[in-house]
Amino acid sequence: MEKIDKLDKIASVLGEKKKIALICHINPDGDTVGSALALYTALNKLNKKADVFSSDELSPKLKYLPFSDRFNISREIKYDLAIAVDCGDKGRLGVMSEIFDAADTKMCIDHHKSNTLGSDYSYIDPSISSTAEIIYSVLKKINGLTFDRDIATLLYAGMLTDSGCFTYPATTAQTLKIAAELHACGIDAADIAYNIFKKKTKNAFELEHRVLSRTKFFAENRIGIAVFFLKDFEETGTGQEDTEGLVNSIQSIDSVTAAVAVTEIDALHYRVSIRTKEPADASDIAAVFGGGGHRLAAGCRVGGCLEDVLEKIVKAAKDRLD
Ligand SMILES: [Mn+2]
Repeated sequence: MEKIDKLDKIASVLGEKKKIALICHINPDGDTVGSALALYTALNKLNKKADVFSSDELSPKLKYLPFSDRFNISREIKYDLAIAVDCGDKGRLGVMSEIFDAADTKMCIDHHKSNTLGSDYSYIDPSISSTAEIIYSVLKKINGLTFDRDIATLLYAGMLTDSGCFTYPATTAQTLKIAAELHACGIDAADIAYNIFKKKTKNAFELEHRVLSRTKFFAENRIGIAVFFLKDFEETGTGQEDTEGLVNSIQSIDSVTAAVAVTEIDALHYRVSIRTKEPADASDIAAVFGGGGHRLAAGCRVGGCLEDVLEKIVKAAKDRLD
């Protein structure tokens, strides 16, 4: 009951405000972009001024999404309302935190377990598989709004991204019901799945092949770690956006309960992406290094030389698997 009241409140605040900024998290994924653009499309249909912002450029696959060319067009700083979409903390807003800070009213719509972003209104539910699924529920509360093919495509893409094509445990009967309703709006589900989830360049395939072949295993093969070096990107002509998905390949190994992808930022700094199987909690492992995320998918940054970084990660993971 309380959740429903809160959704009503979020929807009514959206109804009151006229000039609204929607801000995605850094390294934007299909959930933050799909969610922000679905809101953007809906608010435009309601004749409001909405702008979408992202600190980082969208990866090529996300440019498949309708209105993905609308990011960072406005030079405005001052908004009636700024909404942090799918973003658990201030740092994740990147340089766009300036717009969030300057807004008269701040709102946060998110599903990260470790959300520390302060705001006037928030709807945070870590039990929901994607922020897009929450946005669906918010938009359903707005009178007079009909879902068109674009809104449905954007929400579906967000849901697909964060539910791992409806395979992760947070996928519920409600998730699938919403997906069915969006499907009925005339979306091309196969095309969305291919473009957002499966499609990769041959260079990205070569990067994956090279990095996967060096995967190291620890703790009786329960922990698998692969490292992306800067030279791997240089030599294969790939970038950060091509690292997605590799950790899931390690995760699919039957003995593995914690799969880790480590990406070199420079010789002494590494970005770490962690996937776990129940009952291991990825966000607990990431929290050791000041990171966060979800129960089964989390991330952090770890400093030091690679050897030390790997040792620290293995220890942190092992302590939480036993
Ligand atoms: Mn998300």
